[in-house]
Amino acid sequence: MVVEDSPRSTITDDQINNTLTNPNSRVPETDEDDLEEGEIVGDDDTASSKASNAIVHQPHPLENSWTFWFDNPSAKAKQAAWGSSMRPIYTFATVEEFWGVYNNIHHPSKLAIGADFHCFKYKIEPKWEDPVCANGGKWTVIFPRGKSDTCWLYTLLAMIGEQFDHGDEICGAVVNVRNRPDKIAIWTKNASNEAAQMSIGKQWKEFLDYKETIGFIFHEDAKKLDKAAKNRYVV
Ligand code: MGP
Repeated sequence: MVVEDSPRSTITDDQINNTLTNPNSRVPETDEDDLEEGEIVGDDDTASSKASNAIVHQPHPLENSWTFWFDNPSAKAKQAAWGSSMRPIYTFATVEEFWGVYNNIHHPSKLAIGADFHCFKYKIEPKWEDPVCANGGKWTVIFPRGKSDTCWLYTLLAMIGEQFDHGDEICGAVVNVRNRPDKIAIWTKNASNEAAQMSIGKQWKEFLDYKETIGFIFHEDAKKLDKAAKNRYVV
């Protein structure tokens, strides 16, 4: 479903048809023909009452549209090339669509070990190969297995609510569910822009109330090295 009067609703019908339908994103209907049989139209049919009803139902557009992606561990195990089993599962453009999907999916603690769950800006693929990510990098926080749910939600809310001073630098976030600690990473666009990366890292820790030191890795380092790439920035 596309919210017709929202300039930010760039999601396609195909994407939405694949996924959940969120009843909250309905455009308000005021036509009396749509009333249920026996439904009473109140006397208070003034312009101001109609306006206040419209406000109640009006979806709240987000600054950006975002897509959830999922890579399931059993498909991953059989894949020929990294990322070939990763799928976009839902694109949302309003606050209501976000909660509609978030409240109907498993959170990280309920996902199978090996799963990767991403939330990236619409049209940015969560891969080093995506042209917007290619020169980027990532900040990573770690959690004991099963303890990342709250921080995953806070990360999503901070991103989609545009809480970061350098929000334009952000591509998206991913949670990796692993046997060892779970990881949440925020991917950014221009790894060499140190000031922007430092600002994002500091603000993210504040939003999560995360006390440990975190590191920023350049994707170009991760691509080149077999072993773990070194942190270029820490905060
Ligand atoms: P990782 O993202 O460091 O995952 O990538 P993790 O959780 O540390 O390890 P995992 O084995 O438990 O998943 C691990 C490996 O996946 C990398 O060394 C790459 O071989 C491959 N890989 C990861 N990413 C994010 C990409 C990518 O964007 N593109 C490609 N081509 N390979 C990737």
